[in-house]
Amino acid sequence: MSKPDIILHHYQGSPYAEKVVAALRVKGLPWCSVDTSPMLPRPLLDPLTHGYRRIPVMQIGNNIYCDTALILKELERRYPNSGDASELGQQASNVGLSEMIATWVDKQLFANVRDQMPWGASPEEQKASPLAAVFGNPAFLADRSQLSGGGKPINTEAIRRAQPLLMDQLVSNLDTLEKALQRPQQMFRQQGQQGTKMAEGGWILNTLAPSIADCSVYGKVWWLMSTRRAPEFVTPAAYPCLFAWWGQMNDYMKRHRHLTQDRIKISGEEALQVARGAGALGQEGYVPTMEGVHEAERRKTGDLVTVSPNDYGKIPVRGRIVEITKERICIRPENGPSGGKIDVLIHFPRNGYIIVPIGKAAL
Ligand SMILES: N[C@@H](CCC(=O)N[C@@H](CS)C(=O)NCC(=O)O)C(=O)O
Repeated sequence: MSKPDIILHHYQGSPYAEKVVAALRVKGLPWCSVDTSPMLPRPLLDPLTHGYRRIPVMQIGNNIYCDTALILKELERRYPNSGDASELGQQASNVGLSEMIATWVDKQLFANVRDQMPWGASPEEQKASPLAAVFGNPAFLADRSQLSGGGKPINTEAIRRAQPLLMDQLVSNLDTLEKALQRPQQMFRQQGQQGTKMAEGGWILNTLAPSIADCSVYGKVWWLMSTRRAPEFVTPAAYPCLFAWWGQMNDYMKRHRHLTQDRIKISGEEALQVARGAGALGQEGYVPTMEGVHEAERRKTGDLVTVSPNDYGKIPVRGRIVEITKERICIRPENGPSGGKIDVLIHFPRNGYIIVPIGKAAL
C-alpha cells in the first residue's frame, strides 16, 4: 500500500508541530512523520530546506512548506473536504479572523509558555525530568541562543528570576482565551439544554468544526498541559471554558482522525527519496495557487531573491521566484547546503518573511 503524500518533519515536544498534527487530525488526513532532532544539525532535512531551520516543515513530493501559517492553508487548499471531517471551520467562519487569532497565539501565547520553561535547569533538576534535561542541556541552550539572538547566550538566570512575574502575562492571556471561549461554549451548552445540540460545537469562532484558530490554540495549550509548568494556575476552576474546549478538541480529533491509520513513521532518507522521485518541477510535483498576483515592480517570477523569517532563525534561503502572491511566495533554490542535488520548490507565507531581491538595493 502506498504511503500518505503528506510528510511532516518534526520532533516530539514542538508546539508548532502539534498545531499541524491537530489540523491533520481535524481533517482526518493520514500522514507520514519524520523524526528530526530538536536542534541543529539536521543533515537529512537540509537538502530540502536549504537553510530554513525551523520546525515543523511539511513536504509533499518535492514541495516544501515552511511555517505552520502556510502549512495549514496549504492543507486546506489541497484537501478542502476530506474523509468524514469537515473543513477547518472555514465555511462558517471568518477566515481572516481565524488567521489573526492564530498570529496572536503563535507570537504571544507561545512566548508566554516558552518563558515558563525550565531554562538552564541544574544537573539535579535534569535528572528528575526529561523536560529539564532538554532545557538544561548546554548544546540545546547554545542552539537556541543562535536561533534567537545570533549566538548571544540566553541569560537563563535572568529568565528564571523573572518567571514569577512573567507568569502574570501567561495567566492574563489565558484569561483572554477564556473570555473568547465563553460565548461559543455557552451557545453549545444552550443547544444541549434545548435538545438541539449538534454533535460538535463550542469552537472559538463558533464554527462547525475546529478552525485554524482552534488548532493554533491547541498547539500552545498542549505544550502548557503536557509540560505542566503552571499547574497551580492552569486549573479547570480558573478556566472552565478553556478546559471544556480542551476536552472537546481532544475528543474531536480522536473521532475524526483517519479511520485506518494516523501517522506512519518514515526515515529522513525515505523522505529524501520521495523528493527525488517526485517528478519534474512545474509538472505533477507543483500545485500552483490560483490567485497568482505578480508584483510588477520589484519581485516577479524568475527574480533571484532571499527569503528569511523576520523574527528569529533568520537564515536566508536563496532562490528564484516561481510564484508570488499576497499570501505566499514559492522559490526554487539554486545552491544550498545540498549543492542543489534535489530539485525542490520551497514555499513560505508572505506574512512574517522578508524577501530581498539579489542584485538590487535591499528593502
Ligand atoms: N513561525 C514558525 C515558528 C516555528 C518555530 O518557532 N518552531 C520552533 C520549534 S517549536 C523551532 O523551530 N525551534 C528551533 C528549531 O527547532 O530548530 C511556524 O509557525 O512554523
